[in-house]
Amino acid sequence: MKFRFALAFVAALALQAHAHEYQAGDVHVEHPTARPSLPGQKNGAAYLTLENKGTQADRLLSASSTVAQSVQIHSMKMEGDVMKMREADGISLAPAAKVAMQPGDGYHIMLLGLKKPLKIGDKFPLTLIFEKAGKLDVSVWVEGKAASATHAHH
Ligand SMILES: [Cu+2]
Repeated sequence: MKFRFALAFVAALALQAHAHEYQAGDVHVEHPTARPSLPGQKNGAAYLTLENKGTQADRLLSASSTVAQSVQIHSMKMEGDVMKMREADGISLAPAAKVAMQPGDGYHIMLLGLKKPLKIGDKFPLTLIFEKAGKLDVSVWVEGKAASATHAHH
């Protein structure tokens, strides 16, 4: 138990050391990342944390990137015992709302038709469009383990 706690603590520190963040209007964007792609893998996914620090609701409307043919906002949900993924009509951000995207649950930014493989250490541009905060260009860092089979259901 102690050992596991120590590991989690070290992982949290490592994550902080590598964090990068952005601000557009009242919307704060933290640490956009993507997993490296496996050989032959056509699609990828990016994850980031959105936080509305203002007093008015905002909404992530869409995202785009030169790294993929098209980019969609997806949400994942368990339906019975099957994980289903579908295109989301944006992500609403109520005042003080925080949306932390992570592999295997909730929202992610789907990169459809990768133009080149994503390798650890790569950085690629992602443009986010918010209803009120407007346009925000962020850099997505490719890190971590290769995307697992949980995201192969396309
Ligand atoms: Cu997806």
